[in-house]
Amino acid sequence: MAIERTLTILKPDCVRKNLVGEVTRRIQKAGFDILAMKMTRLTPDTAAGFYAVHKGKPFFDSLVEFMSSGPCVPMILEKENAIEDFRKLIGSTNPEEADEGTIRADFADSVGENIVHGSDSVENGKLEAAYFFSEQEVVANKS
Ligand code: ABT
Ligand code: MG
Repeated sequence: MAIERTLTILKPDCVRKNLVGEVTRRIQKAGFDILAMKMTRLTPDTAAGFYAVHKGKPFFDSLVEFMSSGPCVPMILEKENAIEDFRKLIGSTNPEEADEGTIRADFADSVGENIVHGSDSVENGKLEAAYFFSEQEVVANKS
């Protein structure tokens, strides 16, 4: 299996619930290396840009409002098979359908507020990482 990178965002609900430490602990325990990390707040425009693929869908406006409602914590993670393994760790988009023990099953309230984002492909992961981090911020943090 190949070493991959994925972009995660600990979403505003994760920050509000004081779960940044717990979720980060689970991510690291699962073997992901953190290559970049920051706390930032999306504006409605930057949130809409990040989720541009969902533009026009009925949940788009509330998604943008939620993602810009408070600070979030994006991270670039690296691990063998990172894309698939990270989505297994977080569980299904709808927390009611998420497997027991996954981050969303344990902490998420709803489909719309589901604690954490994970890239759905290597290609999208690269685009999403570039949305939040400069190349310099990633390279500088390599151990
Ligand atoms: P993300 O990791 O945030 O992209 O979620 P995931 O890939 O699991 O799910 P998708 B389908 O990409 O959903 C993107 C965001 O839109 C929200 N959403 C989705 C709704 O609110 N209602 C819906 O019916 C659907 C399908 C969930 C996701 N995020 N947030 N925040
Ligand atoms: Mg998605």
